[in-house]
Amino acid sequence: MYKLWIANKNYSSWSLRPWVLLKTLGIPFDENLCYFETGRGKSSHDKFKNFSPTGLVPCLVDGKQTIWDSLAICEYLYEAFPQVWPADKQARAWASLR
Ligand SMILES: N[C@@H](CCC(=O)N[C@@H](CS)C(=O)NCC(=O)O)C(=O)O
Repeated sequence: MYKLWIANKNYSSWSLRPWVLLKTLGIPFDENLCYFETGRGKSSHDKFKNFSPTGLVPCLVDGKQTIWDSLAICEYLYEAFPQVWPADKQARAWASLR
């Protein structure tokens, strides 16, 4: 089962990129929500470093494989689920834009 690490859905649009994809395609995954630190001068980097090599979310774990960066996660999922990207090249270009 994939494990997806994300942060607050109302702030982290990067987190939502793979989250929406997995939900839309009905791909089963364990959602791991790790809230941003709050407070002046607080960083979430150290907290996120516990599961993400870059200290950023989203981060997908598939067994021993960890993939960080939302677009890299989409590309990784594409290997198992070709419906991730549209076949038409213009639609594909549009789908990868953020
Ligand atoms: N290009 C990266 C950007 C990831 C990113 O910047 N994530 C933010 C949240 S949306 C983050 O983890 N920030 C950590 C922090 O604010 O300490 C991606 O597409 O995944």
